Amino acid sequence: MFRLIGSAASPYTRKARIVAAEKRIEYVWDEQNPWAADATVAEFNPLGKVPVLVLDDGTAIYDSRVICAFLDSASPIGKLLPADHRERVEVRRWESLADGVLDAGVLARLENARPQKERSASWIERQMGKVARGLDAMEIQLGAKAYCFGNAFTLADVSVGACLGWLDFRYPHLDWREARGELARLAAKLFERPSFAETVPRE
Ligand SMILES: N[C@@H](CCC(=O)N[C@@H](CS)C(=O)NCC(=O)O)C(=O)O
Repeated sequence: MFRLIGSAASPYTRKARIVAAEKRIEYVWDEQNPWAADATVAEFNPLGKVPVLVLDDGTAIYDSRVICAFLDSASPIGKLLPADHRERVEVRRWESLADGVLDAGVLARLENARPQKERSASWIERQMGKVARGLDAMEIQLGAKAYCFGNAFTLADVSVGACLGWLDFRYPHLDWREARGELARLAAKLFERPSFAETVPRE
């Protein structure tokens, strides 16, 4: 059986957990806080980041994009990446956009956690600008569609849902739903899926 090293607060870990749930792939859940002194994740990923998926032969794979693609190809159930090359690239681009919004949100949060006198307001503003522009792009690209890509649930929706769920968790006052009605509609639908409901972010 696979072993997933991850944290319940991590949106990247959540992507892997949602994909595993959608694909009915079981794994041993090794919950670790990558920032904790006793974390062992760096033994599996030199970058010291979660998630890491340890395969049955001991091979460790990371990051979330590699893990999600691997899990999707590991089982024919509930395909999340289209077979067609162009379509697959489009879904992966959505994933990059959602992950990029997360990356910026994480950087701003880490900066905010620094002592006041070491904090850079312009750096936080730069990162939060990426968050706002990324969300605006998602809103426009989603439009009135049922899902991010095509008419079916794909890895694009996994990524966007994990991103929006994390913003609710870490930036509860951001009010990203205001003026982004299409994304709000999608999020409400995604958050009802068992794979999302069972992995709501927590400390
Ligand atoms: N691009 C990576 C990002 C992973 C990541 O940044 N994980 C965070 C937790 S949300 C982490 O482990 N941070 C610990 C560190 O940066 O040392 C992915 O998609 O898996």
